[in-house]
Amino acid sequence: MVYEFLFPLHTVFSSFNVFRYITFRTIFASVTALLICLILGRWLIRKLQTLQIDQQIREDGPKTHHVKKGTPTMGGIMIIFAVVMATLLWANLSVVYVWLVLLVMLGFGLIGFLDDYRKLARKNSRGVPGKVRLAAEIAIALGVGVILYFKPGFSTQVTIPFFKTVLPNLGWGYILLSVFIIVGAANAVNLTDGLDGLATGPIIICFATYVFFAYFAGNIKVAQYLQIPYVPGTGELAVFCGALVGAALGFLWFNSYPAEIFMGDVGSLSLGGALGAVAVITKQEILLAIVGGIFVLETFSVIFQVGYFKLTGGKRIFRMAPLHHHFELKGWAEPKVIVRFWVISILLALLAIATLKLR
Ligand code: 57M
Repeated sequence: MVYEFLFPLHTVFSSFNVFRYITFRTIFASVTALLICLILGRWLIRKLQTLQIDQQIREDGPKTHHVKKGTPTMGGIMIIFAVVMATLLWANLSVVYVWLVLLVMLGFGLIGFLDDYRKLARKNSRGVPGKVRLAAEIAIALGVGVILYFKPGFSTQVTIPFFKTVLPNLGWGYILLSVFIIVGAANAVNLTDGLDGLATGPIIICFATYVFFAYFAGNIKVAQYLQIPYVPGTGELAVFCGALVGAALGFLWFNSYPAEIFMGDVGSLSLGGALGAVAVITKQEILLAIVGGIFVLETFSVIFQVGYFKLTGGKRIFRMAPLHHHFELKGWAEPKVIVRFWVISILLALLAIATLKLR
């Protein structure tokens, strides 16, 4: 809204010309969201404790997790609120992509909220039936894929990391790829969110990386220089990603070990879904597998563990899946698992940025 109402006044107040710049609005969106979370965090923790909205801890999990019983959850509500407010304030709302990623974040957040609520109401760790949740996630992602497919000027070509001339055109198949990436990212973040700040850290790193990818894709000169797809309007997603980084940093202030609050499925699904949507719209779809490599590793650890478990009648590859539990059971202290995963996430993000030139 600042863009709509204040930028036009630059003819009267020349300093308002600064609202034209995406870089300026991205920084301000990030600071706005950060401040909202830092200001609301303590109040929300107390409110959730009063309402007894606290985490049900599974009995079959690592014994070290039993001390977490009673930790307030659904902190993702605060992240979503901060991101929506900062985006509405600082982004150019005439760009449809901004509304698309907001709707994915809100839609997946609603699914997660209902899942969290159901777990609380039933005082167990089973929430909304998996098939119902998955169907709702696919429906939202399908809507996004169809809108993008029919949007004039949006390419259905896929960007392959390291190969600038390999741009397969999937046609309507791009809709299916969009669904796979958005739903896959949401559930991968959901699985990863199993230690204090373990998902929050890579989320910050991924969205900080996509601030740059969104800005590059939306700037024709930079897109041509880097030989990446030019997608007019995606520069405004840098503002959304900046808001997400700020909100997640503010949430991490309270979610860091020992966590005073968990984000809940309302947080993990909304953030993962939004990340998938940003990756698709900025045409860095496959690169998300590198930037979000921690989420990929965690998901594959579960796929291989469950598959091997079923194939061998009960044998395990890992001591426990997802991967973070394996290292916990190996004796790594929780903070050591968390920070080492963050280090790997930063290295993967740097590699992903490097691929823009290594092509
Ligand atoms: C999402 N949720 C955490 C919190 C967070 C197929 C199978 C791998 C599914 C998987 C599963 O249930 N995943 C659900 C992970 C949970 O966190 C809540 O969920 C939200 C995110 N969705 O915001 O509200 C627990 O994680 C801990 N936590 C923290 N700090 C945080 O900041 O300590 C979360 C956030 C919380 C808290 O203890 O209660 C979770 O782990 O459930 N299942 C599993 O991951 C289970 N693994 C498993 O069953 N492995 C088997 C299978 C694969 C064959 C095996 O390896 O043999 C483990 N999870 C738990 N206990 N909690 C092990 C059993």
